[in-house]
Amino acid sequence: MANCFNEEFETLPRPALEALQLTRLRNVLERVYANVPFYRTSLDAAGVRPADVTSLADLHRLPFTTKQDMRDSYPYGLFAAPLEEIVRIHASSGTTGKPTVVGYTRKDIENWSELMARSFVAAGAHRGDIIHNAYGYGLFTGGLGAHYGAERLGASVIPISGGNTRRQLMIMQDFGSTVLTCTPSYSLYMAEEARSEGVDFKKLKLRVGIFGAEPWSEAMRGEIEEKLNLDAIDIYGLSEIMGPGVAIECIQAKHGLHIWEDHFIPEIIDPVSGEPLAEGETGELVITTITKQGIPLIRYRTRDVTSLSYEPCVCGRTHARLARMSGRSDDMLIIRGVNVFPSQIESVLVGIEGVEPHYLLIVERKENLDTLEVQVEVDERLFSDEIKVLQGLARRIEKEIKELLGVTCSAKLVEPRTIQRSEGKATRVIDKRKL
Ligand code: DLL
Repeated sequence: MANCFNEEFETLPRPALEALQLTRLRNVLERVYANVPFYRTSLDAAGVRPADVTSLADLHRLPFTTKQDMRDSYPYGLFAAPLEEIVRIHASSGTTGKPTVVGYTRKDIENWSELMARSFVAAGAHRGDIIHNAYGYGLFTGGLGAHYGAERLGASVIPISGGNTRRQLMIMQDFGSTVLTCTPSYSLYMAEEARSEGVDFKKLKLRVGIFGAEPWSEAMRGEIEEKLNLDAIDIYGLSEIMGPGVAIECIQAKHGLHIWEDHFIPEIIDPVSGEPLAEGETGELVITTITKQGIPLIRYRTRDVTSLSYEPCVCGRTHARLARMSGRSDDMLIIRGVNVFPSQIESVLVGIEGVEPHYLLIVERKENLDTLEVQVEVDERLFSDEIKVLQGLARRIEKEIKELLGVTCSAKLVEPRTIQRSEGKATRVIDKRKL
């Protein structure tokens, strides 16, 4: 039987889970219809009243909510609770314009803490663990989200936040951190600093790393597990829906991320037509929140690309699993008509000996043709090697990317540590076509 934080809810048989979802869905629809003018208008326009929803299949009749809708109602227009009941406000940065703002009632914070505590347990953490929380604290949901979950679990949390990597390493060593939470790219940066500081991860007590907030690949998992000497677990979430802990892999299977279905209803749609896709088909993830009070969202289009599986899992949890995110539908690069996710290129790079997982993709348009340059660091030993060896490596990268993705690129090998590191989400793409 699964080692769960809330066994009753995490292992609910599907008929009971679906009955609960329907009740909660109807409640949340009543709530938004009564309190949020945007939803009253959009539901009226779709010709659906909350009482018309009598089965989960009726979900498809409801209109989508988009990031643009959130922007249009900046900052508080989609809140379904009065500000007097909102105890926390977070926001996601957004590359352009205003941030997306979310508000939590006390009950929302309680639920989020429980779902993060469930996530920690699914990842193999427990009371007595020392959780080194290097997600950023602030408007970003990563730091405080993981923090409250760790406390709810009853573990000891170190609220170190991101940055000052040398101090992070010292504290990990001295405090005996057993669980690391940060972005996957930052974990690799830590490994790099550790090498130059003479810190050996094999001598640290770290057992599990819980990594998310940006896309990463299965190949990257292998690299992190080897360099940091721990089990690397994928965690997913987004501030609009809650923050970290919407879905997580279980350590037993490390195969797909359980989405907490007693709080969220997931769907996969075709990003172009908006039509629902079947189990196993890849498309855009759409989530309806069914317990949130502060800012419930109906059929929110996440733009994240994945698929859903209802296959039973060895861990005993009954909640559906999302495949590892392959990227965002709006980050997908279209290069000479070919769809390319940065994570696909990453998986090629990580598979090649001598190449470091630090890379940058530069897309340009020259004489009406798209060009892709893949800048990637090579390891120190190789960099001092003969030019012929380096050229051979560059040609190999170009060939493997061509074979896997069908796009022509030019590979540029750069010196170790020249690509900018990030303590939070890494920048992987510079698309000069949009400038
Ligand atoms: O990144 C919440 C979070 C914090 C998740 C810590 C996991 C750990 P936002 O800043 O709103 O929230 O960004 C959400 O990040 O729509 C995805 O595109 C991406 N993302 C998050 N987790 C993953 C993941 C937080 N495991 C956006 N794999 C989401 C791939 C991820 N992409």
